[in-house]
Amino acid sequence: MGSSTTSNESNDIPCSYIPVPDSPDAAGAAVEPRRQVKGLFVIFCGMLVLISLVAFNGYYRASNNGHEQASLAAALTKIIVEESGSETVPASSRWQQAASRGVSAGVSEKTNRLFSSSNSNGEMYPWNNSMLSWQRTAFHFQPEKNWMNDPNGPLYYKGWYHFFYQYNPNGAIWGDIVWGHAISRDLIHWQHLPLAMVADQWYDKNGVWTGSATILPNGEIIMLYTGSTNESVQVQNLAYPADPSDPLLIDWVKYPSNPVLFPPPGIGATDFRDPTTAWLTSQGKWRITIGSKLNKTGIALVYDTVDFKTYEKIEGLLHAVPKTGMWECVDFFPVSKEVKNGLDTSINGAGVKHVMKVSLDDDRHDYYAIGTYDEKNVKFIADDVKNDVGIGLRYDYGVFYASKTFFDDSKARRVLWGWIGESDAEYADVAKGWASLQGIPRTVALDTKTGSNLLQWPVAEVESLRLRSDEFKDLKAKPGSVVPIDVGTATQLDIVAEFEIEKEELEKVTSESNVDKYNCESSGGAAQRGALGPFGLLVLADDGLSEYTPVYFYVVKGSDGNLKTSFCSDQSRSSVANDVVKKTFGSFVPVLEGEKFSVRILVDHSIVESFAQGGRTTVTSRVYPTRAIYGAARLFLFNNATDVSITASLKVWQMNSAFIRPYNPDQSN
Ligand code: DQQ
Repeated sequence: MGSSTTSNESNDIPCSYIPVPDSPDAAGAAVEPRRQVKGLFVIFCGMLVLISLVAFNGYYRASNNGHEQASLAAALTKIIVEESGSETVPASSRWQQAASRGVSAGVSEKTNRLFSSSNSNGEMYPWNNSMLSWQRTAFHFQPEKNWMNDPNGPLYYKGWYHFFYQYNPNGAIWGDIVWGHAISRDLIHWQHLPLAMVADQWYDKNGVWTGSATILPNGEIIMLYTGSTNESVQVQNLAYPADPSDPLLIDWVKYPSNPVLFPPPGIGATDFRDPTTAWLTSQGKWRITIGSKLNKTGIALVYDTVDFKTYEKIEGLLHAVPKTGMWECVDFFPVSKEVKNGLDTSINGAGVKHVMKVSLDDDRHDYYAIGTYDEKNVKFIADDVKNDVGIGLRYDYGVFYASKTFFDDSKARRVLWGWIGESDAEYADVAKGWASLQGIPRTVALDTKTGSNLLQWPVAEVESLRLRSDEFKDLKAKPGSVVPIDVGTATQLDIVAEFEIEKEELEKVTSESNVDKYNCESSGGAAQRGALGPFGLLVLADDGLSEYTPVYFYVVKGSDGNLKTSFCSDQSRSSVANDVVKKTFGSFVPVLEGEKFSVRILVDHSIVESFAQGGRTTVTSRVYPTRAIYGAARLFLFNNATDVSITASLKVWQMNSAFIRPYNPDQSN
């Protein structure tokens, strides 16, 4: 063993068993004491990292053991950062894509694989522990470690909000899925409970997948969920609390005669999943819908039941939309045409519209349509066929998937949960030891002013985390300017802002030809200048603006003089790292007569959740800065329009961290 290898290195570094040459002959170079040997050692390690990466990839293909992957990738990251002693990416750290696991298991690939050659040249950024630790959020729901995906069976019971979620107890990538469980008094502070359901039966051996809760009028809780069987067939199963008098609902019983539903004739064995909350029919039966597909047409199958044990398949489909592919996590619920209150899932009638939401497995976005539920013919009819489910409106134009609502009767509101995946590389998630967040729960209601979209807004309880605030009134930003907003550290913020375009300047702007063509995703992001935009805020920026994430409006004036507004979030300069997704997200947002441009932004480390015009359009981003972190994160106002000045007024709160911790009966309130 080479004398320059310290015992510490031998223990910590996987490649230390390779002898480091300690003589000129052995090394093939002149000896220069410890420094050079260390240099050679680093080269050796570099080569071994490359070999390890290839081996890792092979291993990865062969194994689903997330825990082992975690230790290996964490070790690789450690070597690259600590031993190279450099912030540059070593040539040896070429990134290789691991094999898909979701697809073979019967769902799409759930882990992030969105890298494209345009935003990643296949190299690993040398993330260090401090950067990776910063990414963990302070007031968004996360398990203590490992992988999480869809929200499952949210409900309110005996004074507690219950949140179940798709969880991999063995690692930070999708696989080995069971149900995690947490409880809260206020949807913000959470206590982790033991796993609610694990894969211990033939009918869920390959995963306890997504499901929904129904609370019957007598208070009984019914949980329906998809099991992936020992042969990877998707079946529906029934579960219920072992002790309904336990407000924490710790123990769950699986119905002994599960499964209660198999894929019907004509439906693929892996195309039948995610039962909804049930609603009552006028005949007093319970009705559910389950997502599927027929060739490329996304469909919603319907079943009636009286006892949740036996089911009658209803002829026809609740809804179908060609070319939308597999429908996952269908959600179906009423919204009031008159009041902002949420409605129980079984409500129907004249004062009600219905919302159908589907999660498109093909593009991993959540789409909704507003329409009418024709109970007699068991049909959902979208108000606007051009905006039908899967081809029109989305809940969120950023990262947001597999969402689910529940009716919170304690506050007469409908609450939406959505899974926010990662946009960094899988190896970084493995090094962090966790992946995914849940968005801040949002209230959902019909936008009675437009009648054609929903309004989503963070639940009021998040405001209990607001600490000190700074207010800025009538800040002017000239064309092409960036204005610092001094709020101190800007990593945990709740920002409310309004913008106005200078009236006289606006009147002088002639109509533009691209009124319907501006597209957040493809029109050049915040760097692309137009007469009336973009303008907005730069969040998670450093002082030198080497990293920043613009959240902005882009306004275009049509030949009729009307303005058309897009609301976008541009990740292209969010990080100097090359191995994170840096797309621009967004869509059109209705700005009605007399309204200012308004936005609310929740910044919580690696998540930026933005709500425009009271929640008509929302955009959630995951960002992974390397410099604009901790005390270096700042906030700026910007106006990149060429022809108009804007006036902005903002209120910015520093946000406290939520208590999200293991359950402790002594501290439970
Ligand atoms: N996630 C579950 C499935 C669902 C998918 C598996 C959506 O039940 O279709 O983890 O992300």
